Amino acid sequence: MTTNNSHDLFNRARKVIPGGVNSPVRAFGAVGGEPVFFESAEGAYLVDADANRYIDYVGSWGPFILGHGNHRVLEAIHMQADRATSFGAPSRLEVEMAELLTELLPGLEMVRLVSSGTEATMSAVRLARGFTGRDKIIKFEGCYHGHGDSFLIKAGSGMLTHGAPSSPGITRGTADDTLVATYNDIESVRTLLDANHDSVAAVIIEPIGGNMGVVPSAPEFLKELRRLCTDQGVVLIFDEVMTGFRVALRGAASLYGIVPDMYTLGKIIGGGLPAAAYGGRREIMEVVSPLGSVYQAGTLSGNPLAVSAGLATLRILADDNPYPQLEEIAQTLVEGLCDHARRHGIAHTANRAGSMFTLFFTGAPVFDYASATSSDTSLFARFFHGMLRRGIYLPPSQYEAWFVSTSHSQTEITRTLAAADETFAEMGE
Ligand code: KE4
Repeated sequence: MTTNNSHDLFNRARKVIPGGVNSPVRAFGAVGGEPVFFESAEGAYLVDADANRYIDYVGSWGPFILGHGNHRVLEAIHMQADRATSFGAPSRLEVEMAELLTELLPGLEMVRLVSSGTEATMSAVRLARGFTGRDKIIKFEGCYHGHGDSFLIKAGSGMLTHGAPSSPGITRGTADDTLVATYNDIESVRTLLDANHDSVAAVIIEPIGGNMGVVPSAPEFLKELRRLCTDQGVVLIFDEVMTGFRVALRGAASLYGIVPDMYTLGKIIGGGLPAAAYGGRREIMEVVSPLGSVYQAGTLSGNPLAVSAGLATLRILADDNPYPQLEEIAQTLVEGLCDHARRHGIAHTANRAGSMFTLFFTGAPVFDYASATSSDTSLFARFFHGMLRRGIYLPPSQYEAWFVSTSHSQTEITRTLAAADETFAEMGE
């Protein structure tokens, strides 16, 4: 007997939760159809409400670099849960997490723990404004920094015009303080800095974009961005919520050999539970309340249960160094996908950074938002559903990253490539 629990749960959910989901991308809006509701997960696998099993390439959008239910992480969670789940007061775990983060990331001298990536980026921008006394920020088209008002801004009509809200509910004043540059285009940054001299507090960037699909920044671009920010007293914020501890133990910053003034972190540092952080140079962080005057707070900031999961995850990454293995398995998968797409005459481009990558359905190189959006999203939707039917769970949008974990072995890669071969054949018909 086939059950239809996901469908029934979705119908119930839609009555009491907007769109039936607690985060928009989960609703399958970009690929069509109804979202799958999940019940359990283990290693590289998810099990849905109808007992269907899938190989998981979402990994809860990044946290599960060690796969679902890593036994050492679970043990840390269980031990902490038996002791206490929250105090609303300082605890040893928060000190140990802050010490580990500042030890691992170049230039991270002080750090504040929060509960989501959005909180981290919102706080980092407020701090940069408080530290510099300036109001404006520069972000990049195609980069996502959470749903804070200052970030839900799209490029204005002309390069020099202010950003425009990309969501109702964002005030004109907020939009006026966010300038939007073009990723990998240093002249677009220079133009904005020249036109807003001495009023730009910060530049915030994903050093390796993950939210327009995976788009790495060009080394010379990032190096020049660093120089421009240094010369003009602009706080350079690396949003490593996704790339932190994903692309390398010491983040994308270590791959480029560039030290930002601030980092924002999340996902992996919570090990699947809600923990995130922002931090950077001591002189900047000392402006944060209660030491300084820039206010930021949180009931569950540094939550012991979430921090225990994050600490266990980071310690495994630091001790076991799984990055070469992750690199190899991800490279094998990407090469196999491209071989199959090529054989079936499907136009594609793949961008990969460590164990995160995106297969774009476009024949053009993808190096910024405009080239990423040249992808054929309806073709991606057909690919997504063909793979889903074959037990492979991909991010439900062309503009997201696939994530490989240490639980993905050659077995999962072989199965995924077989499913892709069949799906591409179907698409080519
Ligand atoms: P959260 O508030 O969702 O924890 O983090 C926001 C955020 C900040 N910075 C970067 C670079 C991010 O990738 C994110 C969140 N990433 C998305 C995935 N593209 C989360 C998935 C979702 O929105 O449901």
